[in-house]
Amino acid sequence: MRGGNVVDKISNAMQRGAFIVFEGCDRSGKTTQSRLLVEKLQANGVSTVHLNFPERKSSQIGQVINSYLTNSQDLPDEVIHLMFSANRWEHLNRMRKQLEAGTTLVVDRYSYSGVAYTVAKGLDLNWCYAPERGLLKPDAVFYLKTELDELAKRGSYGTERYEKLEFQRKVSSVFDCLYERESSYWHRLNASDKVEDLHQQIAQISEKLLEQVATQPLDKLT
Ligand code: NYM
Ligand code: MG
Repeated sequence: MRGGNVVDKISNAMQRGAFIVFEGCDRSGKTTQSRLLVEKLQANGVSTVHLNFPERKSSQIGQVINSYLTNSQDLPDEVIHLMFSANRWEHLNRMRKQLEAGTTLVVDRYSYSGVAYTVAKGLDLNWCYAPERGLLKPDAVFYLKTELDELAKRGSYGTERYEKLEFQRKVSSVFDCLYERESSYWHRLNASDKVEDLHQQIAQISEKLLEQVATQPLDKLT
């Protein structure tokens, strides 16, 4: 029917992509799982882009973050915290445009890593969260929850700042608090599950999500 076609055309034009985030401690499997999800969605014909924060290469802010993480530069905790946040702000417009154009974003770390790693140093949670307000809110967060003893079995950490078991323990407990607070759109998954099993769980949730959010407006962190 003619009228139906017009309505279909309008609603197709408004379909946006989903904003999906992976969070968790270092070595919890975020990079593996986010890449598997991207491959799966792309194989299904869904326009999908993989991003990760910090985005170290494409800006001066990213380069400073990289030199901080690799221990070639020291900065006060507050300063590096705000730089991690600024690194998200400098990618905001591009992310919004991609989502609005119908591209799904699968993002390895976001604002919650920003909060978790700085709160783990002893800074105030509300102070840490404040610069994130106004950034885009993810439609879903996959929180890969690790038992820290299990993580230790995966072999020794790398040499970057923060890659120490005692510090990761603190980070993990902040992620747990964030999960309690944000549980309406967070999915806590057991990072010790087999890679393929985890991937199936994540793919199933994501495929439903794509349909659900396609016609919903983008939201902001408040
Ligand atoms: N990290 C990451 C932060 O401290 N704050 C942030 O806002 C973000 C996005 O950077 N140990 C930390 C967590 C990691 C480190 O990330 C580098 P990756 O995903 O290991 O490259
Ligand atoms: Mg890491």
